[in-house]
Amino acid sequence: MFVDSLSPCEAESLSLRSQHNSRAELLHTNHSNLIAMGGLSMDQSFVQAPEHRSKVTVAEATGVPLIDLSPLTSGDAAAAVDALAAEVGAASREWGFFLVTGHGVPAETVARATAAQRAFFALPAECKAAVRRSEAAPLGYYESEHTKNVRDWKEVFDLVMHEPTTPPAGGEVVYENKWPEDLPGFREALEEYMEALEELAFKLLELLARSLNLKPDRLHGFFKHQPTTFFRLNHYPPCPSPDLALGVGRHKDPGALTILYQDDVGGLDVRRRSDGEWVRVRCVPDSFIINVGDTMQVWSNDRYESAEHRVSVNSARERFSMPYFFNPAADAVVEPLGELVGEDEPPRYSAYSWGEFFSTKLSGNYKKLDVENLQIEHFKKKDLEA
Ligand SMILES: O=C(O)CCC(=O)C(=O)O
Repeated sequence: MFVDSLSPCEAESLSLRSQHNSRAELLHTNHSNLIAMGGLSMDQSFVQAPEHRSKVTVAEATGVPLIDLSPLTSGDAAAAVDALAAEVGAASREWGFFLVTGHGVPAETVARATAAQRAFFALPAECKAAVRRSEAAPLGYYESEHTKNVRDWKEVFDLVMHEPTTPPAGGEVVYENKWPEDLPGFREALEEYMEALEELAFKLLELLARSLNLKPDRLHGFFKHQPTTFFRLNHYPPCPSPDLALGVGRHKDPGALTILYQDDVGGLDVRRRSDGEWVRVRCVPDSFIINVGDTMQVWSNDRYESAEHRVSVNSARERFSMPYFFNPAADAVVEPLGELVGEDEPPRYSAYSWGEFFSTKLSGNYKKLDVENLQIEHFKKKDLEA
């Protein structure tokens, strides 16, 4: 399938590049290059279909709003918080994405986490393999994730803040963090970061609830008991074929919201709602990028839309990012909120179990599946589809 999607020139260029890679492996002349590439070596499994590849230049997403959250911490009047909620609501409607500054996460906490991230991915391959995740134990290191059935040019490390006592959808899966040996301070740095991000996530949840004219804590109950929130470290090594591969293929996030920290390299592209073009989210120092996920889209009965996004890679610089996926509890039932539906506004989705939905989505990350991955569109009420 992927060979068919390459033009003869692209196939030849890819074949030359992979011959070059394997010769380099054999001769050990390019050893440091391979380490810099996280052990990844370009082959057909990474090749995107032509219509999904990144262009050489992607325009900047100038319209994605930058929102200063400091009124939340500076004890400003309720009116200032309402104004903030309105900004968050407009961004969630128009883009599904926004950037925040004045978020209250200490710069030192972020610096410790990013240093831990770089130290981890710089470890020899065998140390990373010692904490490799599997379908039965899905937390830890992984370098072979697939998005929409194509392999991503990246390596990741996944962990959770609250280790669940039972897996999201029952069964034998073990959700336990794996901590690398001989990496002093790694665990502490990431635990400190996750704690700060949880606090920020609840502040954002409250702003989103206010923006929908709901009680500020209306959504909090969905995160009680066994939250399935997880945190990921991403490393995108320089890629010899950025014209063919993506760091993460196009996708939407299934949870409530995602809080992403990225370095200054850039590569996160969002599909602009107004014209369907891919545009690049800018790098703003000390900011986080927020996007609303599918769950928020369903709760809001399509007032907010979870935007498709992807990661472009480049051949010159490695890139690091850290997404925090704020997800409901395993036992949460997701459906349009009662306050947001009525006779004139019928619910657009049937209710579904978050735990089952999430587990099914996770299994698609491990291998190429023969079937389409589960999407919220599968729960969209047929008579309301356009
Ligand atoms: O690295 C990024 O900029 C985004 C990562 C992402 O979308 C993901 O890990 O799902």
